[in-house]
Amino acid sequence: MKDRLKIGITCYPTLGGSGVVATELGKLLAEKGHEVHFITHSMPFRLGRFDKNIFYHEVEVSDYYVFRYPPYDLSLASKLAQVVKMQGLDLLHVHYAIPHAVCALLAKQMVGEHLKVVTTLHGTDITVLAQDHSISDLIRFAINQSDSVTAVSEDLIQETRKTLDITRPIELTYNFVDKRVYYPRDVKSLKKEFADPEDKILIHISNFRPVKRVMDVIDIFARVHEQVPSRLLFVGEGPDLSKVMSRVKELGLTQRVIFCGKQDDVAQIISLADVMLLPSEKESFGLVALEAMACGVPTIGSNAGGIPELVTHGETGFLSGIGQTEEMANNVLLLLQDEELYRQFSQACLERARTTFCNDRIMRQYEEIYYRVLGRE
Ligand code: GMT
Repeated sequence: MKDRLKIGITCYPTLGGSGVVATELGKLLAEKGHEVHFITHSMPFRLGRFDKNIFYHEVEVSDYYVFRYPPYDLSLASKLAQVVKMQGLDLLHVHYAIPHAVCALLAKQMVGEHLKVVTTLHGTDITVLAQDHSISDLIRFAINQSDSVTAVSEDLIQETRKTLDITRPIELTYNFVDKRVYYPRDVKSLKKEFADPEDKILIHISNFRPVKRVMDVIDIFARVHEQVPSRLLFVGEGPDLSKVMSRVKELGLTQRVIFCGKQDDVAQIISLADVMLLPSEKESFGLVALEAMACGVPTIGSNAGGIPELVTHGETGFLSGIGQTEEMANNVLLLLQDEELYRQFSQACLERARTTFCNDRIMRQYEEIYYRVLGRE
């Protein structure tokens, strides 16, 4: 290893793939010998066991009575500056431009130019927030002023350039999963608790936001179940959950659909499934499709955003236009009704997850970026 680095990481710690990726990256860097400081409003949910190289600093928001809204961003910026000074951090790696990169840049102004800021874009700050003109200048500022900017798909890079008129370099760093955690698990006995032996299992994991098009998941499942006995596992919670539950009832599928709520051991649940459904309207990457791929489970879904960079159509899954649920259902049936084709897809999934999205490779890519911005190549 070159120099041991002292790295601060800020992310949304309690939800979504961006928090998972940021936390897993921190854990890998710590394992490699770097000192990693998480600076977030609560403990990252996948942080897990004690490690001598991992530190957690909680951001506390001041609720001083004259504030109409508690100023989380200012509390974060001042905590970042404080931790950088006290711990002698070399750089901050922040996930999302808003508010994290803006806060990191403010901290940099407070502590000095030697502090470097690496910003990773995950999607919604570009695909949703940047559409709002009242905030787009701030996002552009955060991107242009960061010492290095990365994005999780080529599609997101293009979208960022187009939406915000950005010309600076943005590096492609795909998301990854830890191959020691995500692999096909032996779940035969667990499967008996969920389904009959002849049942095929379809799974959908998300935060049930409208962009995930969860009603499409039900539509696909209903069509598949007409032809092949199957079950649908829903993992996660969010705004569209009650709508989905009503629809399941309306279609008389209550006995066939299992709502698992939020779950931690995702690799175990995915291993129960035959296919992952991801019919999203927007998806800069689609981490759940990679989690499924690493467990040998093909994804059927939409070709939105960065999904086609992850799921190779016709090899590790099938992709259709957004909302084309009939085609998606036919593609699920194609895989479920042809054992040899399914075996080929599943094998291709394992191969692709272990090579293109290998954790060691992506971690090294981030490490190179860190050394480069610090001038220690
Ligand atoms: O998809 C979400 O609503 C959550 C969001 C997040 O903050 O985790 O996901 C974004 O980042 C993930 C990790 O890079 C990507 O896998 C998701 O595709 C991306 N979501 C969207 O672009 C909608």
